[in-house]
Amino acid sequence: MSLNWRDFQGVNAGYVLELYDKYRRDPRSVDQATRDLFAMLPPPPTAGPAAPAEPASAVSPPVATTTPDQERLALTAVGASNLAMCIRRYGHLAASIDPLGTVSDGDPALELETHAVTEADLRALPSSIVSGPVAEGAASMWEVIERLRGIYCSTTGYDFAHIFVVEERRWLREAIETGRFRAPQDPIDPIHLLDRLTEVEAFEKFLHRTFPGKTRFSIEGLDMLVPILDEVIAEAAEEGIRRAFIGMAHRGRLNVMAHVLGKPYEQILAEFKEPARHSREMQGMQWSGDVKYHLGASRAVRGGEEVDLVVSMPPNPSHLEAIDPVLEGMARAAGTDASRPGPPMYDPDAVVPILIHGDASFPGQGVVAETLNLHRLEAYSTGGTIHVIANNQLGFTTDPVDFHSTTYASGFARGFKIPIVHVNADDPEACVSAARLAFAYRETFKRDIIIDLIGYRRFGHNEGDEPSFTQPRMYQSISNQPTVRQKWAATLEERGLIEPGAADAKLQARLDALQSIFETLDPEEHLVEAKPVIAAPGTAAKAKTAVALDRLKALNDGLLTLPDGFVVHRKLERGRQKRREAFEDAAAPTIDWAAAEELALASILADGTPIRFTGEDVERGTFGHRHAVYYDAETGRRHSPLEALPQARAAFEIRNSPLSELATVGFEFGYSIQEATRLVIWEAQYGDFVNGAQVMLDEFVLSARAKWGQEPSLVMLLPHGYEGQGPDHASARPERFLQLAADINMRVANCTTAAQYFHMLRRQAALLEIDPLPLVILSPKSLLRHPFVASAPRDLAEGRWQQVIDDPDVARPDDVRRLVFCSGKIAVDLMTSEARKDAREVAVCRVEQLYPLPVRDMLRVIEGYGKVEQIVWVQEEPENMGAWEFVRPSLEGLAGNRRTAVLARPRSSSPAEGSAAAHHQNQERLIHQAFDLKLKGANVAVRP
Ligand SMILES: Cc1ncc(C[n+]2csc(CCOP(=O)(O)OP(=O)(O)O)c2C)c(N)n1
Repeated sequence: MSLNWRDFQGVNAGYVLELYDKYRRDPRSVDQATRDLFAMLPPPPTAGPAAPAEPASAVSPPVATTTPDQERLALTAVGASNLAMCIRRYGHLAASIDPLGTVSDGDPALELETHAVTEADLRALPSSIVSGPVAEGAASMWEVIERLRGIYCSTTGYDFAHIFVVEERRWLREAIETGRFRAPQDPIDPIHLLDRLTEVEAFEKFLHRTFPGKTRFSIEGLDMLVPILDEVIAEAAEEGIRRAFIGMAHRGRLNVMAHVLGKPYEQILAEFKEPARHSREMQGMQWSGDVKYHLGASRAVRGGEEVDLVVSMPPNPSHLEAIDPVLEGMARAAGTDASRPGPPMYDPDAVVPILIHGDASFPGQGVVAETLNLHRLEAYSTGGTIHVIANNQLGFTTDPVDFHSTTYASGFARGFKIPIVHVNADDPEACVSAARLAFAYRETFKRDIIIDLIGYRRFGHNEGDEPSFTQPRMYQSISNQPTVRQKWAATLEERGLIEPGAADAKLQARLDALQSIFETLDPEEHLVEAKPVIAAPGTAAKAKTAVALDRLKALNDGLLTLPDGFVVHRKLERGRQKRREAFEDAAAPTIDWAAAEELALASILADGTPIRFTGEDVERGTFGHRHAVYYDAETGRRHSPLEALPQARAAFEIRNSPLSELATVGFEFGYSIQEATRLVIWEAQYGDFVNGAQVMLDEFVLSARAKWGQEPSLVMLLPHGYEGQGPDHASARPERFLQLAADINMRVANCTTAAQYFHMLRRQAALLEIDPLPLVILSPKSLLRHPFVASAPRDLAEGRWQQVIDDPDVARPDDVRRLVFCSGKIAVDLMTSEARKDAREVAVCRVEQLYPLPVRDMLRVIEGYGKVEQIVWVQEEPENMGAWEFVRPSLEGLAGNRRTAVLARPRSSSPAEGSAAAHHQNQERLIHQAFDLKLKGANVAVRP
């Protein structure tokens, strides 16, 4: 026969090599069967001469002289070794992980025949063929294989063969095979667990009985989710972790709120009763509130060393999995110390994020993959998230075969090299052990791990649904399924730990307690709503944003300072030289957009406000204008002037994001609500792509205030402007923001000068604590370097943000017949156009802030032109896009009896022309018409 080292695979090969080495040094250090085996092998690939060391007579002769019995022994050894390896890798395929009793398909790799071994062979083989604790004390390979099956094909399926990092794999194997996270080695308090399951079940039973058919998205069938969370949080508190964040959707949320977040039963029951009185209006702001199973909660838990751990669950919308990146952003912010200059410091030991997913939504919602992709990125990592898939083997009415192409719902996470533990939700000990293993892995490697908690859903998708319409057989089996509490109680009775009937008595006591709470409930008193603080009117206008010239100059010098020996790329030197000279004449327009931005950020840091700035390619800037990070042209060394700014009193980070809009905007939103005193900026590559984040805008950034009382202040820079690049790369879709503008839920700016941008950024920083709102800036592309846009240093040193800028070039206001209102780039096109030169009867007024629309300032402008006859809104977007439809009612109101009109591209489903030539033609026509007084009357759209 030709036995070879190649026959040993995987981890066993390494182990057998080690054993062989031991045997070479001293053949008597291994048992006879192992000696016989090694005698048949040629020298291993990395070992020295095969000839065994002393005493030569103790080992069998080389291959050529093996007997048939020895050959058979060698083959069975290889077969046994490979079988062991296959059980470790594929054992989960034969595990009993479905509480409803589906028998796993298994896999041929787990069968003895596949490896050409019999029970007798295995009994004859020494256990030493296999490494690790399972082999210790085992009489033979048969016993080892039995032990391995007991571990890997149990009610837990360990799915981690895709982990390529050897230390992680070894750690997992050792942790699993020693059973150090399992009872009895790691004991579980059985009575406490029963009490917990009793609370969980009683809560649902009570709601079911008291509010029949009312939606609650019961946890039943996945009750062990609560003890799993208990375990993770208790371990985290013990480790001195200060914050835990839980993100989850509807399923079981009320139960988790009641039992893990400690939300009082009174409050939850008050929400079910829905008192008639709801305070819907506060200082002119509509307060919508949200349904009970979307709300959040927070509570403090006492840790091992008297350290408080605060566990929080943020509110979230129906959009499944949308909370995932938001939660990661919150965790990142909470664990980041941004109080010192330089890059901020993230401490993964300060925070633990926990995400609970649905089995249909986990593979289906792309945001999950985007979020998992963040987990090892330096600017986004949270030091490992513990994921739990609340797997009830069903979507709404959809079966798993129709919602995932992978073997398990968790399948795609294998690509991210995340270990997955599939566990039967009806085995409480296995579930607790999975939680302990997950936490320990997270703590050791600071990486994500998934617990795939496999249970079932006792009722329909909601409690009004009839699930047997669509899953009749599954629901037949569920109706006969005892609850996990009942099963655990039976186990405890069998073990003699409780008296028969004791468990039922506990359940009844909880139901009685809930009943008495319910009877004494005053829904109006117990209903607590989180509402935003509304700033006093005029707060924003008072913000001081100017920075004295000498301070600006010093900041400019600080930004230009390079580390010793740093070589800047030759082509960047010219720009730096211009920046050096920028303050020579305070009245000269030397400050372009990028300079204004850098000076604004520098001054904000000098004021002590930390900044986080992310987005695709933001370090250099999509348009090559920013250079917030320099790379030494010779060594590639990184230098960020704002990170190294001598005057800074807080941390700065600017980081290129992955190519994502949805998860990255969600992450920054989460960061912003968690640490409201930091300026958080996200920039889109082009404004168009923000529609990839529409869920985050609709559900979080723009409505979180009205629904949940949150106060985000995320800044979004969205490059916008019609420049002939085609239907994409033109529009940041301002119409979509403006359609969602209500209740003072954001500020939208479309400014036309570098100084305005400077003041706008500084104002945002100044308002973080007193009047926070998201800020949407339609930012420039070609205007970045346009002379009209450049400002003088004096413009930064004086003045403030102007919501409206009246035409500075009108000599005689009474000559003006047409007043053009416009915003952003079209304003620059109009003001710098040839057509304007002879159009003394037309004034061009820039509306720099689109929301809240500065109607008072606009009225003042109108009143300044006593003889004005027409008020025309000019925009480059098609008539059904841009700001027109938002501005129109206000403008018509302001105009009184004067005519109003719009000049825009014709209504269109696509934002812009595909050809540059068509763009130029339309743009010229638009500008020409804006100054052509013959065009009077109704709306005029430019038709090519
Ligand atoms: C993005 C999104 N699409 C559709 C829905 C509607 N919906 C609510 S629950 C649900 C089924 C979710 O199944 P799963 O993720 O397995 O969670 P389960 O409800 O079974 O716990 C669907 C489709 C939604 N809430 N969000």
